[in-house]
Amino acid sequence: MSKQILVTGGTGFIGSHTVVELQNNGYEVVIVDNLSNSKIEVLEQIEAITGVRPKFEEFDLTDKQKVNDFFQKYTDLEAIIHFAASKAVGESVDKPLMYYNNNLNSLMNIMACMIDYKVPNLVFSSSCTVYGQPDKLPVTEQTPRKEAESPYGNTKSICEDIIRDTLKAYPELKGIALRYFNPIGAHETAKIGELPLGVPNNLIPFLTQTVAGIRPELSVFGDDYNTPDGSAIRDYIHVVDLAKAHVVAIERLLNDKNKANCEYFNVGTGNGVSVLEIIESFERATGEKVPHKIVARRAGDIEQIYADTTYANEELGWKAQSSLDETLLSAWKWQKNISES
Ligand code: GDU
Repeated sequence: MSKQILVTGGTGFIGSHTVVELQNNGYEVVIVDNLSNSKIEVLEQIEAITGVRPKFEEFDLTDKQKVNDFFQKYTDLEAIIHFAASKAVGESVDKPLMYYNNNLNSLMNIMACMIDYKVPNLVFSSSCTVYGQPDKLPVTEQTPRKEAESPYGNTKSICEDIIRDTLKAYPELKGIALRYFNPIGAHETAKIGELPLGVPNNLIPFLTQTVAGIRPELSVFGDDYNTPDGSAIRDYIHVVDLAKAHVVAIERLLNDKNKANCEYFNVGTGNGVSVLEIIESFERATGEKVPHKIVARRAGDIEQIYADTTYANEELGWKAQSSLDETLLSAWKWQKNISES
């Protein structure tokens, strides 16, 4: 019998790509999502790609009763991948209580049910935001965490602490926190991808919307950083590579290959890429011009971060495969697809 996995936030950007990879690897998926930042049509797209429509329950994970009812109904769960969370950095500064309520309570409700209903395995969506601006690059999993720059970032650190403390108190449970760097790109079929609501905050959706003519110009936030070309550096990872890391993490938990009951992995490519290099790579990969101008730095941005992925490569046997050009081409194919429909 195939193993059943709960994927919260499974209709979102990273969630939907992970559901595809899980189903392609023979897992049975149940998605819980409140559709606050995604569309139900994603289920049809997942079915079009994999031939299987995942089970779906629409509710808000901050509702403790509904979470309990869910665990009472689904008794064959073997693991949970918890993506569901609010994730806009700027919005979190304006609405901190909403962020703490959504991101902390949903995790605590799920973990209480892991204990009560004996579902032992958790993979958690963490972020490189927990490292802040590190003193030394690249960052390893041992790089000290820093005080968060935003309430959003703080929820990721606090969630990691909630998981660490709960797993310590309940050693029959196991968890892996995957610290994502910057996920970009889309599925090769261009059937699923990132669907930003309103004006995108993130670089790639803003860039692709600019090239599609939806925005007049991309603003490059700062060219006076202490980097080779002056623009800020990040570690951009293809969302499908990131999705595959979740399948590997699930297999590690289910097959008892974990070394401790709470583990952390950096999930990036290991390459630091500047904003201007992104533009260059996009233009090379797609043959399109990116209209852009240099403007002032964006408040709250760090100068540079990229991963040391040695631990993930060696321990998980996982490595990001896609080149940056391929990844940006997939983002452009997705943008063209949604612009046309
Ligand atoms: N950038 C621009 N122009 C834009 C948008 C972004 O130049 O229009 C630059 C940013 O200044 C930054 C880089 O592009 O240097 C990437 O910016 P993103 O907004 O795409 O990503 P961030 O690295 O700022 O954000 C990521 C995640 C967030 C959160 C954050 C933590 O997307 O969810 O985890 O890291 O710092």
